[in-house]
Amino acid sequence: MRDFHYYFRDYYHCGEYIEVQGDKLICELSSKYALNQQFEGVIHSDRIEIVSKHKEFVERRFGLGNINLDFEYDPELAEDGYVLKVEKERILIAARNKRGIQYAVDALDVIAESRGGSIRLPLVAIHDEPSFRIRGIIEGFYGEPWTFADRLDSIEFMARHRMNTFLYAPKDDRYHRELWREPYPEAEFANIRTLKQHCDERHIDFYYCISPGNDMKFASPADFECIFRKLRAMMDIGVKHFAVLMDDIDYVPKEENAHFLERPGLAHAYLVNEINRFLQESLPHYRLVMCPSEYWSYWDTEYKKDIRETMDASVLVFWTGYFVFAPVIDRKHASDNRRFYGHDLILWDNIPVNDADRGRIFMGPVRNRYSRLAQHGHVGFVSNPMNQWELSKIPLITLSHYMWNSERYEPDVSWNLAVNEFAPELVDAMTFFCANNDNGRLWFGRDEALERAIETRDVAVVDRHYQQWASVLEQLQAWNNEKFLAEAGPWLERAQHDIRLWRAIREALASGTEQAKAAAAEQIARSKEQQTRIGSDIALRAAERWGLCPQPEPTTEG
Ligand code: LOG
Repeated sequence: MRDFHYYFRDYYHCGEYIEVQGDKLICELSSKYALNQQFEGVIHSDRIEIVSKHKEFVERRFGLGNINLDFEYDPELAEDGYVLKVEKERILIAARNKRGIQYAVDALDVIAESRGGSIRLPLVAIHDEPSFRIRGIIEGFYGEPWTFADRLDSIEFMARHRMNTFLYAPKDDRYHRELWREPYPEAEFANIRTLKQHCDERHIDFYYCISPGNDMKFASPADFECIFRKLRAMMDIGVKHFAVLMDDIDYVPKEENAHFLERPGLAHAYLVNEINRFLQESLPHYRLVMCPSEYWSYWDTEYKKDIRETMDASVLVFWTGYFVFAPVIDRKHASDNRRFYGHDLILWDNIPVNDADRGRIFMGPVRNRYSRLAQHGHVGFVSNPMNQWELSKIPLITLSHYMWNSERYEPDVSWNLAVNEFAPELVDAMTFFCANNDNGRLWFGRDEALERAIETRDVAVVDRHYQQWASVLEQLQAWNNEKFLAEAGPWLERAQHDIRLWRAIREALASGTEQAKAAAAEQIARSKEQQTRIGSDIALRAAERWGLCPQPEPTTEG
């Protein structure tokens, strides 16, 4: 990562460097504040040592270090912001919370350069602050939830990418939605406890989300008691943040609900206010978020008016942008909806989630989000990722850049940085793989050269495309990231299949024999059965366009 001006909000460097002798920076710590103890929690944990290539920390009184590191408290910085200065005699970090210190310490790794026997550091001042106060992931998709190992890895990933929030809301965790009344069985609960502990260690805010909307009785004290019991169990393991999700339900009140609170907005505000009151009584500090049923529209409605007028002001509201998968989120959408809901918002971005596109993976960057949502009532921005955790990392790195500095975000720059970070030894192959699995919900563009080739029957161009695929497949399959290979497996197979299809097409075109045509027809038939999809189905579309697809039998009338 050498693109410092892009990665850090403000990066001042006049071209000078210092050279510190040794293989690592051995930072001698000092701090004028009792806060030092907090710093130690951050920098002395084993985990940090694992991710820090270039440095370790020692207390100054032992005189073992090769550079001084001073900490200061700076209340003027935004939460999680920091200042990192490298001076001739020392490094200075100023922050106002642990995460800020953590990010500053990580930034040292980014700017330090190992030069065989010494470490070179630019004499810099970095002033870095986030666009959004709440940045992270909502595991909020349908279908197979992540494994617990995935979740633990995602916590690590978030900490390293300046994200601070994990919202636990897998639609297919039955105790989150379908069985919301039931307490978790011990084994599942123990997993959640472990997850929460990992979040604490890495300074990630953990939110437990609950979705009672399918069959909740709003007038039932017993139903409220079920919710409170569930939240109490979470509080007992230290959970402080919660969300009530009312998405994807039939939200028109029926029967006794209709008698009690005739309108859905009133009912949802009532539910959330009761939960808010319960949290207020139980916790000195907490956050509560709600996802309304109308999370995807941006016009005003009676539902929004009821929420605006009756739901407690401190509760944050989710929305997904205009439509579930918003191709564009602009200023007007954002500021209008802030007004309609009358509450601070968190953007729940359905990027790169693929639960509605099971045959696809979305490896492209986030695009077309307004650069200043935070100035228009958005205090947070979270991503709903794919069922495939490992594959989600590339799009999530681009999202992490947007969340940190939306004002400067450039999709293609971030995409390139993400690929370089994810697969440094395979940048070209991975770039090709991602470009052929771009997010069709955000990017409708097609490869113009290939489209022209299909139109003009340019066999050579399509040939080159599949030769490239063959080489990319060979490289990816030899990569030692097993998790990637397992998750990407169906798409790698699909690509392999397309290569075979293309060979058969080419053969049929070249020889024109009935046998070759029949072989191509068989491959075409197999392609049509595939569940997985890649790009714009170049080989299949070429076959169709070039008249190789068998025509359906004419039906006989009468
Ligand atoms: C669900 C979400 C799902 C996503 C994409 C929200 C608020 N809710 O349409 O769980 O992963 O779409 O299919 C959704 O987005 N509803």
